[in-house]
Amino acid sequence: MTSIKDSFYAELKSVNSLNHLSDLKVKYLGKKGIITSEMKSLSSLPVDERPAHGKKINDLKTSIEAEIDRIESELKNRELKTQLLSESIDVTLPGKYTLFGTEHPINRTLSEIVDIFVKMGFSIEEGPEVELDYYNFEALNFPKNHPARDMQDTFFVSDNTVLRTHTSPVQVRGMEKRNPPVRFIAPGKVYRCDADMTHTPLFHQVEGLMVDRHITFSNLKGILVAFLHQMFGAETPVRFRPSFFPFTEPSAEVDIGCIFCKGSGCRVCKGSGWLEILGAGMVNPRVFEYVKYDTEEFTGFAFGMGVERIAMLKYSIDDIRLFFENDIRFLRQF
Ligand code: FA5
Repeated sequence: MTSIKDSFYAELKSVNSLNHLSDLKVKYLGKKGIITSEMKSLSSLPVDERPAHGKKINDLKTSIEAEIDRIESELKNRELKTQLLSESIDVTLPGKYTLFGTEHPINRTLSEIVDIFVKMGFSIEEGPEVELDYYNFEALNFPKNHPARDMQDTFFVSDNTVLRTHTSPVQVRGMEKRNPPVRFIAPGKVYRCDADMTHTPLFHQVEGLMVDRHITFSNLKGILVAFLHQMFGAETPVRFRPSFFPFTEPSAEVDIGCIFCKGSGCRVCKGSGWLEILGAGMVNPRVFEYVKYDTEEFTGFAFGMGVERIAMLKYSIDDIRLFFENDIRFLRQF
C-alpha cells in the first residue's frame, strides 16, 4: 500500500497540465486503475484480513482523490491566469487609425440648397444630361442660329443632341408632365466647353420653377431673398439687375453684397461690392406655349444658380478647379 502511495506522489510531482493529471487519475482511480484492482484483489485475501486491508485501500483512495482535486483546481487557476495574461488588452496603446471619407464640398452645398427649397415646399425633378436640342434650346425660346446658343459653349453629341448646358430643359420636361400649379427644383450636372479659374467643363446647377395663377415678380423676389438669407446669413444684401434670357421675360441677374469685403470693393468682387449669384425671371409666355399652358391664366417664375459658385463664396475658394482635382489635402478641410 505504501509503495502505491509513494509512486502516486512521485508521479504527481511531475504533473504540469490538466491532461497529464487526467491520465494519472485514470491510472490510479479508473475502472482498470491500480486502486480499483487492489479493491478487486480483496476477495483473494483471508476473510479476517479483508476489513483492515479494505479500509487501507479506501483511505488511500480518498486521499488520492483529494490530492487530485487539489492539484486540478491549482492547475485550472494557473491556466486561467495564463489565458487572461495572453488575452489582456493594453488600453493605453494608441488606437488603429481608420481613414474616413467626408462629403464632397459640392455635394454638401447642393444638399444645403436642396434642403432650403424642400422646406419651402418645392419638390425635386430630374432630367437627362444628354439632352435633345429641342429641350435645351428650342422649347426655351432659343431660335435656331440664336447667338445665345453660341454663348453657352455647347458640347454637341449630334446635330440634335447636346450635353445639357443648363438645368433649364428640366423646366420644359417637368411642365410637359403635369398641369399647373407646379413648384419644383431641378439639381444636376451641366456641361459647357469652358475652363478657367471660375469655369469648368462640368459643373452643377439648381433650377427652380413655380407656376400658378397670380404668380408675380414679388413672389420670385421673396423666395430668392429668403433662400439667399438662409444660405449666406440674414444680413446679406441682395439686388436684382435687369438681364436677358430667352426663356424669361423680364429677366434678372441676382447679386449678393460681397461677403469678402462687405461691399467696400475687393479683388473678388472686382471693386463693385457685389457678386453675381444666379439668373432668374418670369417664365416667357412663349415657353408656356410649347408646353400648352394657358398663358392668360398662368404666370410663373424660374431661376438657375451655379452650385460651384455658391460653394466658392461660402468657403472662400478662389479657384473652381480645386473641386475636381481630388487633392485629399483640400478635401480634408471640409
Ligand atoms: C443659365 O444657365 C440659366 N439657365 C439660368 C436661368 C434659369 C435664368 C432660369 C433664368 C431662369 P447662366 O449661363 O448665367 O444662366 O449660368 C448660371 C450660373 O451657372 C452662373 O451664374 C454661374 O454661377 C454658373 N456657371 C456658368 N458657367 C459655368 C462654368 N463653366 N463653370 C462653373 N459654373 C458656371
